[in-house]
Amino acid sequence: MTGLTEKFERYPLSFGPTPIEKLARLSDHLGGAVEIHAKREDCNSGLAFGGNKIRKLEYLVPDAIAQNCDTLVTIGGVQSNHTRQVAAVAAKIGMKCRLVQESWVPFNDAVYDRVGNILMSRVMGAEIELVDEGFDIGIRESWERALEDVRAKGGKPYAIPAGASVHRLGGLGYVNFADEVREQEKALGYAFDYIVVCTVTGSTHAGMLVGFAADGRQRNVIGIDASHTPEQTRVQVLDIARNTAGLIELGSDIAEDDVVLKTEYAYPEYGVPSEETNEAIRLCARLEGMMTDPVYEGKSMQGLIDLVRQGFFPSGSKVLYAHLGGVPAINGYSYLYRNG
Ligand code: 5PA
Repeated sequence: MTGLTEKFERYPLSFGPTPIEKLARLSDHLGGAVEIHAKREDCNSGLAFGGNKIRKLEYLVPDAIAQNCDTLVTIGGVQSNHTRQVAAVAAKIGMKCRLVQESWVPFNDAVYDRVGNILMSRVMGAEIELVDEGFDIGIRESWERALEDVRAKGGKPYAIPAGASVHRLGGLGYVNFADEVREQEKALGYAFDYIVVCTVTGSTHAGMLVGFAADGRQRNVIGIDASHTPEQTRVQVLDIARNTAGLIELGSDIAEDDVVLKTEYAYPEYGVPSEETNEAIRLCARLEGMMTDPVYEGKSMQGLIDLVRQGFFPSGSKVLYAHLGGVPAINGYSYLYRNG
C-alpha cells in the first residue's frame, strides 16, 4: 500500500471499487495462453457515464473547495471525455463549469460537435467555447485566457489542465487505483502480471506506475500511446510520475525506463481509428459485449490483442486491461460505424 488514504483527502464521486471481469471469450479467441481481465473504470460512477477522470477528480475537488473556487475550468477536444466528466462533477458539487474545446481531431462526421460528450456537457449546463486549434497535450493559451476571463467577471476559477494531468494532484487517482487492485488481488488469490493502459495526457499511466512501484511492478504497466505524439507523452508521464512519487513520499526514484510506452497503435492520428482499431473494437464488442471507443480504448484494445498475438506476454500470464471509459465519443463517428 502507498499510504495515500492517510495523506490526501478524497471526495467520493464514484460507486466504490470498480469490478474486475474476466474476458473469457476474448482470451479463448486469442489462443487461451493469456488470461485477459478488464477493470471496469468505465462503470465507476453515476456522473454522466463516468470514466478515468472521476478517479482523478476525487483528489482535486477537496482542493477546489478548500480554495473557495466557484468555477471548474478545463480543456479538451470537441469530443473530450475529460471535459464531460468535469462538467458532471461541477454540477454535482454545485460549482460552475467553463470548458474550452479545441479541434484536436481531424475527423468530420456531420454530427461530431452535437452528440456524445459535448451534448451531455451542454445539457449539464457547462459554458462551452469552441476554439479552432489542433491537438496538443501541453498548457494551452486558450485555457489560460478562459481562466483570466472567469477572474475578470468576478469568479474564482479552479484550473484543471487537459486530462487533469499536469496538475500537482493529477497522479493521485491512479495511485489509488493500484492500491485498489492490490486489495482485489488479495481477495482473488492471485496477482496480475501486466496492466494495460491507454496513455495520452499521462496522469493515468503515471499514477499507476507510482502505485505499482510500491511493490516493484512499475514496468509491468504497459502504456499504449493514443496521442500519436509519443515523445511528448512519454516525457509528460515521467514528469507526472516523479512529481507524484515525491508527493506520496514513495521512497524510491522513478527511472526513465519505468515508462513502458508502446507507440505503434496510435496511427493514423489522435482521434482517428485505423482499420485495425476498428477490428479490435468490433472483436471485443462481438465476443464480450464490451464497448470501446475509436479514440482511446479501441487503440489500447488493439494493442492488447496485438501483443497477445505477438507472444509479448509469456504463456500463463494474467493481464488486466484498464477500461478507462470514453464510449460516448463513438456517437461522433456514426457514419463510420453505420454498418457495425
Ligand atoms: C483518456 C483521456 P490520460 O490522458 O490520463 O493519459 O488518459 C488517456 C485516456 N481513455 C484514456 C479515455 C477514455 C480517455 O478519455 N482523455 C482526455 C480527454 O480530454 O478526454 C484527456 C485527453
